[in-house]
Amino acid sequence: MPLPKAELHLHIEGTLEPELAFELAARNGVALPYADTDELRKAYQFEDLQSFLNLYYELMAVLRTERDFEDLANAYLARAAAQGVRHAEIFFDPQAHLARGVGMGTVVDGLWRALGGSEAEHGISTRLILCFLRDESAESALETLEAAKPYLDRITGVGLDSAEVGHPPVKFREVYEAAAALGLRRVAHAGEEGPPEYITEALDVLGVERVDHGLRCMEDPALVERLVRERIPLTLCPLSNVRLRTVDVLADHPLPAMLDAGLLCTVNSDDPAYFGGYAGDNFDAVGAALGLGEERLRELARNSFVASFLEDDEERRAR
Ligand code: ES4
Ligand code: ZN
Repeated sequence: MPLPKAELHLHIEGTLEPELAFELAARNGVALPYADTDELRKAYQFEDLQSFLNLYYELMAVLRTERDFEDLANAYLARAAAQGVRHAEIFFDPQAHLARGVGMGTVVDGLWRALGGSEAEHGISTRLILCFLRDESAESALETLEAAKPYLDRITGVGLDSAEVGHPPVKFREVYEAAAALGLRRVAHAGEEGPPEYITEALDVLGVERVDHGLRCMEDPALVERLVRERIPLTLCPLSNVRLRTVDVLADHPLPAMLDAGLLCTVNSDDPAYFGGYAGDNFDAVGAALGLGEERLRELARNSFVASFLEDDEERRAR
């Protein structure tokens, strides 16, 4: 039996497996510039974050209808359940869909057709986190939050993703203030490719409660001390870091040093269809490559519930 765990860093569009991409392309009459799933898989060789994002946005063209988003989410939930995931806080990127003429309602209603039945169907409780694309303008983020207002009963929080370097958190000060005023929880990707200063800025300017990745905090001992003191969770994604070449090989991943430093680390899958594994695969891989024993893996699983947005009673039931 896999360890019960919560997944806190998962882009639903990054769960689009090649087989489903071709199925949806055929259903929607969308042409993909790849002959078949083998040829598509050969494109999964990334140099950095941007080279991955190019493919990630290209493949999204197949997602058009509510049913597509429902099928995408159901496929993820089934795979996650098989790997011990009991709770999932799921990112989505509405701007990438709005740009293609797919409305906020199609995305949220479609995802909700799967998430609404997830506890009964898959034994997984869920939350939705709307992410702003940081390589788009601050105005576009504000418009996106406005477009989400009719759906806030189903959206728990906001996040910040896409190309990090050159797009510091401060660019999104206003939209995070507006999100906080609406009662939304706040997270942001920071310190994946960007410098440790972006982590500090995400905390101080955006008021985030949790940092996605946060890997590069290790370059700044004072920042590590602060993250430990304030119990700020980090949602690490080890297989993602290797595929996007943030870390050379998994055996060099700083996770053990981060745990030793007292950081509240969690292990997550990011974009599992692209990076070679779901949540359980990430746990297995770090266990093997970093020599983490049962006790450390249990600590990571426990951290995932502590760092989640579940209330205490829900958390106890999910574990
Ligand atoms: C992402 Cl790995 C990663 N980093 C930043 N933004 C993203 N969107 C989807 N995956
Ligand atoms: Zn991510």
